[in-house]
Amino acid sequence: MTTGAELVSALAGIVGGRYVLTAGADVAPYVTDWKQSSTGTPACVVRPSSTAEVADVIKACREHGAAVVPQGGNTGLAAGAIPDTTGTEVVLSLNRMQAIRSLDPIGMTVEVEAGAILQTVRETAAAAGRMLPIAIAAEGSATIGGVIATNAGGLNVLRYGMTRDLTLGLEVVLADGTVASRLRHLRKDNAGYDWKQWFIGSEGTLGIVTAAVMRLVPVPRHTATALLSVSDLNAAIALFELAQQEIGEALSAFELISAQSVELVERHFPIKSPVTAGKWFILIEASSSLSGLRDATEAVLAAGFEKGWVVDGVVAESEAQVRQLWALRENVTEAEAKHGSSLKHDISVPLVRMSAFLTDASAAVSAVAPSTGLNLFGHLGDGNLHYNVLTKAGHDAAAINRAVHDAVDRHGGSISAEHGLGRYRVDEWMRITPAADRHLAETIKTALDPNGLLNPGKVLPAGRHHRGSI
Ligand code: 2HG
Ligand code: ZN
Repeated sequence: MTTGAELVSALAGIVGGRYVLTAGADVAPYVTDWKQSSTGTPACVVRPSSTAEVADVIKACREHGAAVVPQGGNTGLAAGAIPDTTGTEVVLSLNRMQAIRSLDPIGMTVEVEAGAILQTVRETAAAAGRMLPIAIAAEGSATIGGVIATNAGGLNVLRYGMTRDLTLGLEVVLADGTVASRLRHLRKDNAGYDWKQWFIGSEGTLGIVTAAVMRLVPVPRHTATALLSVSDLNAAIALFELAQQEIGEALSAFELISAQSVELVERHFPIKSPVTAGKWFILIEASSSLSGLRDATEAVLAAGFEKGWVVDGVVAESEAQVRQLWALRENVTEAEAKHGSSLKHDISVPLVRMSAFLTDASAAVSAVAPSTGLNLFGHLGDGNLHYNVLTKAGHDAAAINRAVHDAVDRHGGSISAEHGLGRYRVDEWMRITPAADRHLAETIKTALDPNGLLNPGKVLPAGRHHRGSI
């Protein structure tokens, strides 16, 4: 028997033979990312049903020297959950661990297993008048473990923060198979190191998230949604300042969509903007338990017209129109995929630098790749843009990435605001990150995964940490 076959049989002994997948058609859904830019060849896919089984799987993989690639809903955009092509890595899918263990509407917490689908958790919370405020287009497939491991952002970060801000407690299987459990339903827990923070956003490179306690909020009773167009980015930023003043803490989304992005959506979907194009569109959402949002939103629109910032605008009149406005925003990613090849950049810069960054980045991209199209959209209120470049044959992807990321760096920004580094951005992160910062990351990795078996090559380059080579 080869080592691979021995490992497969050891794993079958833990989870049952039918939950260890090796046939091409069975593993296919687990080996290619959503963007279809990365495909791997694993030794097998293993699907444990409990935390104890995950711990035993990790121990078995460790004994066989096999690396483990944890996977949730496989909706990531940075190839963080895709195995390499060596045929030796084990994909560990959490998709059988879906239990919603408890929901406390008064303490406003929910305890769930890692494989629970985000949409199911949101629906369960909604039935109790509560909301898990993680709003991403992939909610129908994304899992709680995945959103925690990637510290997912989304459309409502402006109001509620990233996944990190909503995570109260975690259960994690460590690289040696130990189960560390701090599933506390507490708002305040200042007893020692807050170790859950190490795992949130670590993309499965430090431990496997198996369960979590998440913070809930009341379902807002009132919502107002508006779509506006403006002729330049400074007008959009001025409107954001105004919206913060007029709508205050009820402002739950302030999204930017370029006219080109709306055109892409209109070309590939049966959707049409009810608002005349400016250079940019802005989608504003206000939500609260208290009323008065429509008046506040209309006041923003009126002041925007008066100051000459707004070209055209509409406040949604019906639930159907709310859905129509959001469809323009939420289908941009799919429209980009239908259009053809693209390079994604998930950047953030301080809002005061956004305008200068855009001018700088577009000059830098044109210099290395003339006649590229841009698909620019994102979470303006968070200073986060998806600076996606529509590429053609012959374009130099590495040069385009460097041009965008150097501009990000010049303006004090981050090369991954919410999607993570995965495998896709490791080289670029290594290139622009100062040595002390890289060394700190290596120190954490070495402490928690000394043999480098957890998701190698993601977040950090494979193998470097145990050689201590930085
Ligand atoms: C969004 O904001 C997602 O819609 C996807 O983060 C962004 O496709 C992208 O680049
Ligand atoms: Zn986004």
